[in-house]
Amino acid sequence: MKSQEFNFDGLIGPTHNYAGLSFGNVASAAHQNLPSNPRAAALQGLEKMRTLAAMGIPQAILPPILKPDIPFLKRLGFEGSDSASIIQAAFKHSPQLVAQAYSAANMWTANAATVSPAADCFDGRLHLTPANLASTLHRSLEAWPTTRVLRQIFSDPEHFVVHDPLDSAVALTDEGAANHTRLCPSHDSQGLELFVYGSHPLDPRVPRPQRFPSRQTLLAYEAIARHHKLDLQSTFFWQQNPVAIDAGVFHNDVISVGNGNVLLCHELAFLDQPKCLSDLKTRFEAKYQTEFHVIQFSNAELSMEDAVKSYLFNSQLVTRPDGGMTLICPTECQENSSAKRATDRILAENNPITEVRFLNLRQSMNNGGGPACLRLRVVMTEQQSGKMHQGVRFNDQLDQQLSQWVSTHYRETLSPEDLVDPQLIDETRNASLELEKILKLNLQPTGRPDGMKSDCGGI
Ligand code: SUG
Repeated sequence: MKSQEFNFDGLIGPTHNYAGLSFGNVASAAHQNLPSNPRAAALQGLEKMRTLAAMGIPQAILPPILKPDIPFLKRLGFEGSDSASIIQAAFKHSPQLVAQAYSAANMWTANAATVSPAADCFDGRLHLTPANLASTLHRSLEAWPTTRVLRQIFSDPEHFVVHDPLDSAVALTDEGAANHTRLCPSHDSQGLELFVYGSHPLDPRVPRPQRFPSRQTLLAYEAIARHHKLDLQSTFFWQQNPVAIDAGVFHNDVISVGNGNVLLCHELAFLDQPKCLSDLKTRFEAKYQTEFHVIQFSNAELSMEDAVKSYLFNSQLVTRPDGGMTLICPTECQENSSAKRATDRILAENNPITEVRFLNLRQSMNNGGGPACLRLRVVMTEQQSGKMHQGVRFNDQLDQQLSQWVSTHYRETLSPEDLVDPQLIDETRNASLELEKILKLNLQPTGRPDGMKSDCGGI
């Protein structure tokens, strides 16, 4: 059965702001407390979806989580007669805490879940494990609301399994697909799944970054591979180079991107990189009898600093319907001379990438989120894509509805002090209520995960 890869892009939420919440993410720190432009941000995101859809690439969306997260502030002991007074009480204590509750970070759906298509899983179902995002407070609040939305979209237990997120513990921190790549000659075949971790807290011999935290553990990915019923012969666990994490590579998708039979990476992306790459190439070519292309850039060609500034490796690498590949880069790659030279080299060399496009995603980039951060790749058979919730499929009609919705409900600018404005609470709630109707999804929070349906079978 013909399988296709869908990109589920995060619809950027009305509270998009710059609060400097992610230690180790240099763009987030650099823009802390600057005013943001939520409306422009959401329209830039929609423009990306429109561009990919026009290329004939299946596109869908994941909605923003309703903010502010009042139950979170209540769990921290803030009291009040209504949401506005709870926000006031928390803001008085710490504006940073209010920013945590207002974060729109679930826009970066590469962190929503790890996804294994049915062709890779022994039970022939598509498996998704929502990320616990336990490394950062604001992002950890996404895990259960995301689980709830994914369970509405992928609700048919015959085809889909949406697992519970892993336990929220230091040894199990998980950031979803941002550190996971699937390589295969065609989406119908069983793929090679590559999991990249930053640390192994239970084993002190494993090297760690010194300056910034690692956000993904080996233990977490091993557990996910078991839950997804993967063939361990086709699964790789590589360690991120701690040097990269310390240079601001907080997710592996900031330093490498793979698609089909191509892996694009910096020479300092992985520990023991030459051996890892040669094993992967050998395994790929033996399994599929197809050439595997590693496109690697040296530190002399593109310094780690320029890689992080330009987000070249956070480009989206997609296969077009004609079989060729396009690299969708942020415009920062056009502006950075080393990154621009790197894209010229990619086009000049003999490999499947025959087109490079540049998109303006500046609002998201300012918080460390490029093209690849904004999408979750979900490979589905034709039958499965017919079984998923259809309200989130991106088409001209949804595009028009969402563009109109953004223009109606989003502020042009948002500054740190605006987060204490009681009107913002009503504005975001009204936006969410209308979005529910557009997408035909339930987006209201349940607070604690306790009341949730447990796994749809599977484990
Ligand atoms: O988790 N930024 C996000 C960016 C996520 C990018 N995703 C991938 N690389 N896949 C993060 O660090 C910043 C929020 C703030 O500072 O307001 C933030 O959460």
